[in-house]
Amino acid sequence: MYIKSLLIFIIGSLWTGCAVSQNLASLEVNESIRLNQIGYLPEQHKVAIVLSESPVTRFFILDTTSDKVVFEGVSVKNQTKTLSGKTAWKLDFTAFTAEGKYEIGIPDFGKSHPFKIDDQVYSELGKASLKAFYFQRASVDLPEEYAGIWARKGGHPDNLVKIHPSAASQSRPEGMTLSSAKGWYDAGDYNKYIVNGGITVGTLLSLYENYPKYFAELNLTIPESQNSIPDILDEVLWNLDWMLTMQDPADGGVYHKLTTAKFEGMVEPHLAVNQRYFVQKSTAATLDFAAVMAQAYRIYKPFTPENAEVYLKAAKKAWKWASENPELYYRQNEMNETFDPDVVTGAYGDQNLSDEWIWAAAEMYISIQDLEYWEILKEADLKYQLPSWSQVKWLGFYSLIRNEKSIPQIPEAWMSTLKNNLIAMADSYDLAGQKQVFLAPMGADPKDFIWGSNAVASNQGILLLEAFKLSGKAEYLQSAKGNLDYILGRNATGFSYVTGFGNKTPMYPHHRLATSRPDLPPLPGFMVGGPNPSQQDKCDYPSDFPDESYTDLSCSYASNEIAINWSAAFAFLVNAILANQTKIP
Ligand code: G3I
Ligand code: 9MR
Repeated sequence: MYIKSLLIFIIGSLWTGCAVSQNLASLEVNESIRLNQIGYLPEQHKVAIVLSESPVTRFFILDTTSDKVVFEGVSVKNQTKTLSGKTAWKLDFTAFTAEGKYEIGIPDFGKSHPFKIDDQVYSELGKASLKAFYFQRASVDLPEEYAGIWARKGGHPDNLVKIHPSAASQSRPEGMTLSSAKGWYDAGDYNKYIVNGGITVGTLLSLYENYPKYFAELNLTIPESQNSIPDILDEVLWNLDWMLTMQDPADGGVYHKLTTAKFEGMVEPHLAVNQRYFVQKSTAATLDFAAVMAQAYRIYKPFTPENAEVYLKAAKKAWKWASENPELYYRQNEMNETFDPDVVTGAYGDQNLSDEWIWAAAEMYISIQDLEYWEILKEADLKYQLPSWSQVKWLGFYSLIRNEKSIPQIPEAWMSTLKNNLIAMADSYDLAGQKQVFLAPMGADPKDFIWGSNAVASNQGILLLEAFKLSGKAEYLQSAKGNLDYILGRNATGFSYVTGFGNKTPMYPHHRLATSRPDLPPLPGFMVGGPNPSQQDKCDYPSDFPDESYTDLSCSYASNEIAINWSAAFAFLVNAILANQTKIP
């Protein structure tokens, strides 16, 4: 009797299994199934979110190679709705760990984009997120050997850059021309800005400083790959070399930016030939420069000790200039009232420099441990603030925590407060992520959706990864991964926001290097800015809700541009996850 029922059960299940897989294989992709379109590491949490007003009950995982059902689960209704009021269902398949290529199928509803479960699932993405910087290089040809189908002529030799009247000094009068080659293009535009270059280099050097072993092996296939310096540091050198040329050797002050007067048209770099200028020295640029050079000093010292001394000297000189000129803010409109030509490119006009002082002081202190810098740090407000180009305090604090062992003279109580503030913030993001509709810290607060919101998600991820490094608490790594899932498709628009990675990805980013070559797919590995309800570009958006305010149009610089600071934060997130690849409870 028992054997008979067992047989009936087995035959029954096989039959249903077969019918189900046939049924599922013929389903169409339903964009309402939101998941990480690249996929999942075998041992990590694997969750998809389905937006549906009618109940979603059973779901299946289909192996796309064999067309067989390999997992079956039951979905759970989320307590939280999206910002536009959509009901969400959680599909958890964490228990399924076999490597392969799959789709999620929901009977009578549809199937998901294909995704992988694989130990190496983010390897290509990790490399591409850094290779993106190579594609942004100014002043050099990119040959096919390194750039593939995106090979291109170099642009902007920047060997005849003029001193703008705002930048004129005795030894460098208005109109004088100087060379200021190399560097990365800031974003979709071709200009080079010290403030944004600063946070970008700082983020990448911190990524390296956290995981040197991982980077010792990572090959980015760039012209310098064969030398003895890790590729990530070679790539950063391209911008450091340029940054050095932005310092006036006469006094140590650093020009705020190197730009044309107006943004160039959407043309290839070698055709963007309008006059470029060194524009006004500023305290913000000079402090960010000091921070970066001080950090570069200790990081490059083992590889190129002579260059390292150059960085240190530059950092000290910059610090001295900033101390003598503590309030030279960059105010573009005021500047344009006094000087011609008017400059209307990116302002990066931060008007509060307390955080820049702290970042520079922290990096200087770690590198040379002079008490002058501690004087600034000991007065600092230690409250947590998420980094962005205008808020760099915690770049310095992360560095202090990371280098704690080499600075034992810092009072223990001070250091504990710093660490506790980091952990308290990580706890609060972790908790918020568990309640948030897409199960990621990102978006738990609608104010997360600003210009460059995907960098907010990435920087939240960095905070969680720093907290994980400090505490070893695996939940933080898990939460950081939640934001990676968000960026790669488990979100309110269903876009994987990284060009070339995923099935629904930006095809028309605001990126002159890409738009000027419409015959080619967009340059890969770039994370676009993401949802931004302010919609400053006045393009056509499909929705006004904060989490859905994204449009894949090249006019949309406020939601669909790329930028090096965002790329750096994203590269940190994905490569740190790779470097930490470990089991999660
Ligand atoms: O901080 C406020 C926030 O409190 C408020 O809730 C929110 C509402 O919109 O606005 C926030 O400020 C915004 C800020 O970005 C956030 O970082 C400003 O409105 C917004 O105008 C500002 O945009 C900046 C944009 O340039 C315009 O200046 C972006 O941060 C900055 O990333 C972007 O950078 C540009 C460069 O200028 C030129 N190159 C391209 C690059 C990327 O788009
Ligand atoms: O292309 C520019 C982009 O890099 C900036 O982020 C953005 C905001 O400063 O400005 C873009 O340039 C636009 C300009 O501001 C207004 N006219 C159209 C320009 C190109 O679309």
